[in-house]
Amino acid sequence: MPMENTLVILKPDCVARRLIGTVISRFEEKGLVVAGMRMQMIEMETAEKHYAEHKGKPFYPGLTQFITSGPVVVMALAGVEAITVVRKMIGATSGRAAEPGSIRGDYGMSKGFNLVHASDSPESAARELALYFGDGKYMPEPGEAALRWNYEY
Ligand code: 3AN
Repeated sequence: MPMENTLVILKPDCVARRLIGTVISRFEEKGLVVAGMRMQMIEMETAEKHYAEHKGKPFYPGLTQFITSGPVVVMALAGVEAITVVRKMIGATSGRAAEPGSIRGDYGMSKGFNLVHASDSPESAARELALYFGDGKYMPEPGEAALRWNYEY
């Protein structure tokens, strides 16, 4: 059971709709640890690096435009198998397809304005954490209490 860190972004629609607290609460209530968090604008250069794998797809221009359009909250979340757990919690890409009970399924109706980004593999998590927290300003090792919570209960 590996402890993992994953990169989560509360997108501009999440901030604009005043859902920051609701979404963070879902992650915290699940038992994930907020290891780092910052509100910021994303520069176009960073957005292009982040979404490089989608370059050339029809939705790519809208995607980079949207993610740079307003403030976001970037977070490092920690927990046992955090990458998989968070992906399950956010649900399918489109809010219409996402299961009720998932974050996108409960709060969205759109494929593009889908509230949350989360790393989809250990490789993506490492790359994305370095992109947004290259300054090291998150806690890469969860504290003792977090470890007890994740492993023992
Ligand atoms: P996910 O965030 O569920 O991993 P990806 O990685 O396939 O989805 O796509 C990255 C982002 O691109 C999505 N979060 C969504 O905002 C946007 N996106 C993906 N597919 C579409 C689409 N067909 N139309 C509009 N936006 C899309």
